[in-house]
Amino acid sequence: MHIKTILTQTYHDQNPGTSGLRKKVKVFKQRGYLENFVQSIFDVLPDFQGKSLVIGGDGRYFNREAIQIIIKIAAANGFGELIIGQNGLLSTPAASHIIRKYGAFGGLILSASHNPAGENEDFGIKYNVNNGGPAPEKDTLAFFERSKVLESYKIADLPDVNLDAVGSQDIDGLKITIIDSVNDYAELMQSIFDFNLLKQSIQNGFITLSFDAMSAVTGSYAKRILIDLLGASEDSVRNGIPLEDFGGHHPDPNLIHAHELANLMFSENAPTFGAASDGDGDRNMIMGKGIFVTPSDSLAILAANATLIPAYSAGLKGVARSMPTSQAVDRVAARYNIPCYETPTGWKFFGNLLDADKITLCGEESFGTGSQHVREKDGLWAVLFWLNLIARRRQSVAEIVHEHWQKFGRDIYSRHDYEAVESEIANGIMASLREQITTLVGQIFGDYVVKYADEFCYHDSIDGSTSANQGFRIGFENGSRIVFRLSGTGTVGATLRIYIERFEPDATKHNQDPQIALAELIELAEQFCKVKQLTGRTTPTVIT
Ligand code: VG1
Ligand code: CO
Repeated sequence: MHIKTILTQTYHDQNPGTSGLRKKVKVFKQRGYLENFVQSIFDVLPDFQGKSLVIGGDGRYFNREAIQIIIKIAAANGFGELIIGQNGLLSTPAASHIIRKYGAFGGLILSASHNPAGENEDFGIKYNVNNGGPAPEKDTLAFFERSKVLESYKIADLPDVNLDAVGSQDIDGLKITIIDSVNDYAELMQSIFDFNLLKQSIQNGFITLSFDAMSAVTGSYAKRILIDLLGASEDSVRNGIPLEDFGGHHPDPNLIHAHELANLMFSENAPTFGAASDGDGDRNMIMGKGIFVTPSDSLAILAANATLIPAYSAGLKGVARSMPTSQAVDRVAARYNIPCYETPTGWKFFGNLLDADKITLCGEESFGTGSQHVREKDGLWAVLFWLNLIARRRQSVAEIVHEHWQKFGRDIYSRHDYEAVESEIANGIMASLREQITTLVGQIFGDYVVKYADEFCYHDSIDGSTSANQGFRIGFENGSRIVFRLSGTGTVGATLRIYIERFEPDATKHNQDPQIALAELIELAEQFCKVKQLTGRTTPTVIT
C-alpha cells in the first residue's frame, strides 16, 4: 500500500461540541479540513495498529465522500480492519452496538444529527470509543489541541471502495468489511423486547402506528423492524427513504419539525401510537392519539414500567438524566429506592455510569432515551419500549401518562430556544447570569423563593474527572427550576436554551397547557437573562 504524507494548512476551529465536530458542509469541504481532523484523532489515540474501526453515517450530503477519505486515512495510519455500514449508513445507536458487538477499537460516526443537510447545510463527525460511546471530554479536548498544531496527514493511495455490496475484501493486508446496516441492530432489539407479543398486538389491530423517519437514516431500520419483523402495515413508516438532504427538512423529532405526524396524531384518524426519529436515529418523539409525551416524562414512565420489559424484568440498578431534564425521573427513582444521577448535557457523560453498572436507563429532555444495551441514545429502542409497554398494559398512551402523573405528580416542562443569537450578545447573557447567580439565594419573586443558584459543575464519580461551566441552575423552594445554557451543537451564532419546569402534584390541574402553567416562570427567566430585550425578539425560535 502506497502511503503519502501530505503537508496541510492548520485549522484552529476544530473544537468538538456536545456531540462531535459540526460545521457547514462548505467548511468541511475546505482543503484538508476533514483529513486534518481525522488525523488529529488518530494522532491522539494509542495502540490501534492492526485493530478495527467502525465507520458509518446518517447518509446526509457528503457522507459517501467523507467515508472514502476516512478509509484512506485509516488505512495509512495502520488500522487492520474497517467495518462499514452498507451504502455508508449506520444509525448512531447501531454504530454503538456494532463497535461493542465486534469488539472494535472505536468508530467514526458521520452525522450532524437533527441539523438540516445538503450542500449549504451541516455535516458532522464524532469519534466513539471501544465501549461504543462518544469519546469522553478529555479525548475530545486532546483532538482539538492536536488539530491546532497539525501540519501533515497520512493518506493511502487506494481506489474508492464500493460501499453498496455486503462482503469483505483484503487490500494489502487491510480488511474492509461492508456489513448490512440493520441486521445486528434488529437482532439486538429482539433480544430486549417481547417481539411475539408486539407482533400479536400489531397484527390483531390493538396497536396501530405511524412512524416518521423524516427521510433520514432510521427509514431502513424502521421498515425492517416495524414492517418486516412486526407486521405493521406498509404505510405505517412515513418518509422512510433516507435522502441526502432529508427532503429539505430539519430531521428533528418535535411538534414543530414533525408537524405532519403531529397533525395526524391530534386528528380523528390518529393511530394508537405515533413516533419520529432524527437524522442519525438516536432521538425519539413519542405520541399517542391526542397526546404528546414530553421526553422528560417519557424517561420517567419508562423507568417506572421497566420491569414489564423482558430485558429489564429484574429491575433497574439506577437511572440518570442530564441536568436540564425535568425531575420527573428523580421521583420514580426515589419511589423505587434506586440512585438517580444528574449529568451534564450530552451522552458522553452517561458512559462511565453505564460501564460501571450504576445505571440501567438514562435520558435527556432533548428527545433522547437509552439504556445499558448500547452507549448512545436510541430512538427506535424507545419506540419499541413504548410499544411493548402499551401491549403489556393494554392501555393507551394517554392512559399510561395520566396514571403516571396521578401516582407521581406532573413535572410541567418546556424548553425555549433562541437560535442564531449574535455570539457577543449570548456571551454577555451568560456573563450577566454568572454575576447574578451569586446573589439570588433567598430572594423572593412572587410565589417563588430561590433555594439554590449555581453554575453546574459535574464530578464524575467513576473516573474522578470534573466538567465545569455546564449551565446555570436556579432552583426554587417549591421544586420549580429555571436552567440556562448555550448549545454546543449549533453552527450559526449561538443558541440560548432556557429550560423551565414546575411540579404540579394536584391531579385536577394536570391537563394544563405548559406555556400557560409556566407563564410566571417564563417571565422570570426573561427577567434574569433579558434575551428578548437584548435581541429585540418577541418569541423563542423553537418551543418544545
Ligand atoms: C443537543 C441536546 C443534547 C444532545 C445533543 C446531541 O445539544 O440539547 O441533549 O445530547 O444535542 O444530540 P446542545 O448542546 O445543542 O444543547 V444529537 O441527536 O444532535 O447527536
Ligand atoms: Co441525533
